[in-house]
Amino acid sequence: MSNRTYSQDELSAVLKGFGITDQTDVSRYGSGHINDTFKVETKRGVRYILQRVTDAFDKDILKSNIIRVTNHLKSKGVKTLDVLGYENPWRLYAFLEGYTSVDVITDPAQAELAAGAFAAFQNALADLPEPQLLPVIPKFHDTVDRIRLLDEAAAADIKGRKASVQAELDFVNRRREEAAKIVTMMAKGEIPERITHNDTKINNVMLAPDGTNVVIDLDTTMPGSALYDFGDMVRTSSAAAAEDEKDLSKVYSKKKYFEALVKGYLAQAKFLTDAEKANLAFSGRLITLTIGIRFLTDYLAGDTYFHTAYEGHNLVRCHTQFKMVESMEAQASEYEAIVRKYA
Ligand code: ADP
Ligand code: GN1
Ligand code: MG
Repeated sequence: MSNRTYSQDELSAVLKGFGITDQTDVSRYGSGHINDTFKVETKRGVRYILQRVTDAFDKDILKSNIIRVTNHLKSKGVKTLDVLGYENPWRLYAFLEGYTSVDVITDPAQAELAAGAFAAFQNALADLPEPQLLPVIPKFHDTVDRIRLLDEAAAADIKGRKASVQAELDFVNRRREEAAKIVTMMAKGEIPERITHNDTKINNVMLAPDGTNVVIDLDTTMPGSALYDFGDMVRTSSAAAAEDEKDLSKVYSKKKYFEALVKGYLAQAKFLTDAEKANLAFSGRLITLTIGIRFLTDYLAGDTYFHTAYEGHNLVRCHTQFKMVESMEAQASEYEAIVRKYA
């Protein structure tokens, strides 16, 4: 869905509700695909992040989760998002001054840092007091269910795009069996459920020059598998090119970056079981396939979920994801060996 437009009057009214009346500029910010994010500049020189959360989330669950998670992290001395106001569907965060996020990383050291940051995040939430966090989107990383949704969108074919994506549908069909692996293991209790971030793409961790970091975009922090968190780091942090690169010869997974992720993650994620460690390399391929399936589903359904900048944007993203899957499949035995080296 292309970004909805907002009038300055609408944004001013929202800011007024949060007690801010001296803004000098309110403009779109960042490259997130889900929420509508604005940077707010004020006469006082204090900056804020204003967000309208997507209608796809259960907003009451989301608000409660965000407040509980940030309070818990703060109580443990972990730097996190500072929630200054929250009136659904809007919220106001302090601007993380001195921190930046990138869409593609250019140094394996950043991959190692990011992986350590997400592991520390999982660690810090392991003792979140009851009750359990509720899912803002049920079955979020359930690949079997994501394939079901793809099948439904293909059958409905509301935009008449199905015939043009037969090769992509065949790509998914060839991988239906392996797609069930993690959900099946979780259902059998062979892989534990933990509180995980569930959206560990590289632009969801903000880094400072001194090596400190803040994990952001806490919307999907909920019960899940550590494997999906690790897998999504591989998807985004080992990628040689942007998620919407059109020249597929530039798109592949970089072994050095994969190794840095494994090193950074295993150094901090001491809680991992043998079954989790044994599936780390696979998880990269699986989540990348899953995200590719989600882009393809949204393309077939008329681009209603992810923000898009042009017609066909979701299909371009699907192609990069499937190319990344092929690249990881081709390097599977090397990636498995790297995990064994550090595990
Ligand atoms: P989405 O769910 O749409 O991805 P995010 O919460 O990730 O939304 O925010 C989008 C982008 O805005 C982030 O990738 C980051 O660059 C920037 N951002 C978010 N929160 C802050 C903050 N508190 N301070 C500075 N930048 C932020
Ligand atoms: C979305 O919100 P953002 O842009 O950080 C999506 C992720 C996808 C990602 C693909 C809540 O992440 O699941 O992996 O796009 N977030 C949600 O880039 O659906
Ligand atoms: Mg984000």
